[in-house]
Amino acid sequence: MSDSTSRCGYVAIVGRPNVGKSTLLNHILGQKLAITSRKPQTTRHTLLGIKTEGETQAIYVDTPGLHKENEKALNRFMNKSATQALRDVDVVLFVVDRTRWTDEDQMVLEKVRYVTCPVLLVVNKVDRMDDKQELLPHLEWLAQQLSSAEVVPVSALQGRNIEELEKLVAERLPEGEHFYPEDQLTDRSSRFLAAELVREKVMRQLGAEIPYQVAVEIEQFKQEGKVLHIHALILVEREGQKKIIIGDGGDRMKKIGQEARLDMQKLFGSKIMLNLWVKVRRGWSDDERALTSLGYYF
Ligand code: GDP
Ligand code: K
Ligand code: MG
Repeated sequence: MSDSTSRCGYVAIVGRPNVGKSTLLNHILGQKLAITSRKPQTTRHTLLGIKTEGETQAIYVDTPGLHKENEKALNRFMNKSATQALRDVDVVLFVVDRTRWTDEDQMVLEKVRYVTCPVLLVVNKVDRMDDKQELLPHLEWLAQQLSSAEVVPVSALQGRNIEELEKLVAERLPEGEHFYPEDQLTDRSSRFLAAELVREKVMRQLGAEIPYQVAVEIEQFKQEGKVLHIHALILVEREGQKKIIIGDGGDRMKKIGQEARLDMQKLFGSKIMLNLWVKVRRGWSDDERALTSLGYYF
């Protein structure tokens, strides 16, 4: 450690869906905490990932991607949580994908432009660079828009330049006592993380439409001796979706269960007994009360 001053602060990770925000957080933590997939809107909730190293505690805030809003309450909820995360933080990581700039990136830029804390422009997916000259066409222009922003090219997937990024973050954190004990990894409960892991497998298993209409509720979470017993309910909007999730002769459900169980085993360091059910609950994603009961706190 070069610095013996205690530092602590919040670091918002923002960007449009699919630029790799959650992958970046997992890499920084060295733990799969946040769920990721190729599909936009995988991340629905803000999630804290706490990294304490020596005198420095960085509290990362993973956010749902800011995206074009549709009518649904769930979408309004996601944009609101992403916007709120920009308030009262000490550093902002504005994550972009070096291969693509879209209207939704522009939307994020319009918000990030006005933050008063330091911004790091994280250009992700540099492993996909075919021609080094072509590092995101908008990059130079973008850096000018954010006058104080430093540009940091990384690969969240391969872990390239992440230590450098963490160093730049640490230098920008305010001096102060740590807010969390040094072994605490997140603000979320194990139940929440378990539900998210099941939802990730559903997101990854299914085609384009259905994943956005799926929620997961943990009905039981109980340690008995060396075994953690988890009962999870997968909620869908329609009968047809239930059939698809279950799959031929229960094939898909079995796969979802096996993959979720392996991730849970790693995360909780315990043997897992996982039981899954699918149930139709119509309209949950556009019903603020249903959303609240599922842990989406407006
Ligand atoms: P988020 O929506 O911004 O949280 O994005 P995710 O972390 O869920 O990642 C979206 C997709 O991009 C996933 O399929 C990731 O595996 C992929 N991805 C993330 N980071 C990188 C990277 O550095 N390189 C490449 N090639 N893919 C990445
Ligand atoms: K995603
Ligand atoms: Mg995410």
